[in-house]
Amino acid sequence: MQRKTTTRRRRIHRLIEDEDDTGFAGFISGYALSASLLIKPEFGLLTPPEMAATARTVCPAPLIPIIADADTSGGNALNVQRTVKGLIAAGAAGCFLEDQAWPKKCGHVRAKQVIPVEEHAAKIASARDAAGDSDFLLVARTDARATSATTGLSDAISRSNLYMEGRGSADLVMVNVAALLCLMVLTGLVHAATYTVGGSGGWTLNMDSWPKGKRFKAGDTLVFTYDPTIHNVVAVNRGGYSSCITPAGAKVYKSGKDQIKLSKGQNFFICNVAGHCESGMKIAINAA
Ligand SMILES: [Cu+2]
Repeated sequence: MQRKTTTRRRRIHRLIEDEDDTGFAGFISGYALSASLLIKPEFGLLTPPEMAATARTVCPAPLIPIIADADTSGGNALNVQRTVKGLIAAGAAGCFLEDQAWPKKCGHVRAKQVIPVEEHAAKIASARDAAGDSDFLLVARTDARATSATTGLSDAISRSNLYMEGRGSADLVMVNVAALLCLMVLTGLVHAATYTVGGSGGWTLNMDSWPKGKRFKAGDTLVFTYDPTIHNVVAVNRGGYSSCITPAGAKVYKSGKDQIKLSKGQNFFICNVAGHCESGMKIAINAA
């Protein structure tokens, strides 16, 4: 019974996250469609309306959610809006949106290039805006891995993090790795956002005002990045936050890159290395 009321986005997340939940999500591949519809390799010849038309014939029939390949969306942040709205109207459950430069190439073709990370983040935000209140699943894809043998992977990871950050963000990120059929999926909960505490400076002293002006929801993820030889993260209660005294049994994180999901209500975190909490290395967050 619960399944019936579950949104398509939630179902897809569940398929990925929950080993016990078996099922399928379908995918309309741009590569396959370009080959079958146009009898051409995937060099960006396939247009968003052609993908939407295919989605319209495929999506209403099955009981499984279908994700369409929106490629680069056929242009800039403005084109994204039309592409996403077209796919939603066609009945697609979600789409991939990749950060390749135009003209795009198939994922396992050489000499791919990517657009600036901020430009693609803006396209994702634009897609999120176009999706509105629908349960359309947004998957950001990065092809940065193949752009450099030395810095490609780190670039792909930092791009992935940015594409997942904030409220106008993707639900999932796929890192495309050349010559491998790969789906490295970094998941976030449906509607949930990911925040790097302290932004690019990371988790450090004088953090207490960082949550100010931000609106958090239960299920949002906080990423604490810091040097684990100097700091840690301790989940405490209100008393521990105010007094900077760690309550017995408090959970201590010390990986240097801790991802912590917010629970509903008040969440308090401190660094309990001597003097750090007292120097503002603490945050109090109310998750709606
Ligand atoms: Cu510290």
